[in-house]
Amino acid sequence: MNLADLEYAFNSELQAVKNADELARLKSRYLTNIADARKAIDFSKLGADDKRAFGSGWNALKKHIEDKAKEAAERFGGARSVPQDFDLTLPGLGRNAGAIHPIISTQLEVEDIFRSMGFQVYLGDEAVSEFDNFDAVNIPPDHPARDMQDTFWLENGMVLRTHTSSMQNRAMRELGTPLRAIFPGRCFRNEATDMTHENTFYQLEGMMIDRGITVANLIAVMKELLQNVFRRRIGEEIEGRLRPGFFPFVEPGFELDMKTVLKGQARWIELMPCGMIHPQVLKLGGVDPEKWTGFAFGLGLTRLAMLKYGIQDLRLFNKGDLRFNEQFKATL
Ligand code: FA5
Repeated sequence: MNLADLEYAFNSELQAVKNADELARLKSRYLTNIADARKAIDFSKLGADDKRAFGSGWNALKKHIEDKAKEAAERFGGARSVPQDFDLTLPGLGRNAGAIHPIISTQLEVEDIFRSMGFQVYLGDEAVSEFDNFDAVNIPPDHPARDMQDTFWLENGMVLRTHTSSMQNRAMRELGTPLRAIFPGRCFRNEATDMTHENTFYQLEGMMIDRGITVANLIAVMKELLQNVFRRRIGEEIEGRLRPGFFPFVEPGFELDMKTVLKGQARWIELMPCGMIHPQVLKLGGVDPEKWTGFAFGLGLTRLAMLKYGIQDLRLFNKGDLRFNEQFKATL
C-alpha cells in the first residue's frame, strides 16, 4: 500500500473505533504499517527529489495518525477506558505482592515490645573495627574467646561483625547514660551450618544502664519480652531457663534457653545470652562503674523467629525457596 492508501484506510477505520482500547490498537497498527512501508522502499533506486517527497509525505502521515488518534482519545475521555466491572479501589490480587520476611516481622515485633519499655532502637554497621567487635567488649587479641566466633576478616583489617555486641561501645559513647537501647542486625560467622546455625543470622542486642540496675531488672525485661512474643506466660506451654554462662563482657553471665521440639525431639535451644555489663566494658565506653550498673543481652533473633513460627531448620530462612517464603504472606 502506498502512503495515500494507508491514510485513506486509517481514516475510514478511525470512524468505526468505539473506545480507547480499540483506538490504541489502531494507532499502534498503523504506526507499524507505515514503518513497514518505509522499510519496503529501496531508497538507492530513488532520485533525490523522490526521496525528499517520500520523506515529507511519510512524516506528514505519521503526524496525521498521531494527531487524529490524540483528537479521538479526547473524545473517549483521554485515558484508556476502564471496564465497568473493574473496581480500582479493591486491593490487588497480591499473588506477587511480597510480604515482610518472618525474621524482620519478628524484629519489628520485638522492637515494639522494647519501645513500650522505654528502649530506643539504635542501628549500626555490619563491617566494624576489630576494636568494636572484640577489644571494646573485653576480648583482647590473645583471649581464647576470640576463637569462639569464627570471623570473616576484610582486607582492610575490619571484620564482618560476629555479634551485635560490636555496638555496645558506640552506643555508650554516642547515647550516654542513663541508657536503654536495642541494636538489631545481621551478624556473620564462618562456621559449619546446621539446623540451628547459619553463617549469616540476626541478633538483637540490648543494653540498659542506670543507677542501681540488678539481675532482677534483667530477668523482668527478659520475661516481659518472651511473654509478649509468645503471648503465653513462662511455665505455661512455653518453658525457659536461665543458667550460668561465660562471656568476657558480662559478670555474672547467663544463658537463657527455650524448650522446643525439633524433628520430633524435645531440645533446649540457646536463645539469649545475657548478664551484668563488666565494669571494664563500661569504662571503655566512658561510663563510670562506680556510679552506673547495667545489663546487656544478645538475643538470637533468627532463632526466636524459628521458635515463634515452629521452623525446624533455620537455614530455610535464607534459602529464597518460594514454597517456604509464600507461607508468610500475612505477617504483621
Ligand atoms: C554472643 O554473640 C554474645 N555477643 C551475646 C551476649 C550479648 C552475651 C550481651 C552477653 C551480653 P553467642 O555467640 O552465644 O553470644 O550468640 C548469641 C545468640 O545468637 C545465640 O544464643 C543464638 O541464639 C544466636 N546465634 C549465635 N550463633 C548463631 C548462628 N550461627 N546462627 C544462628 N543464630 C546464632
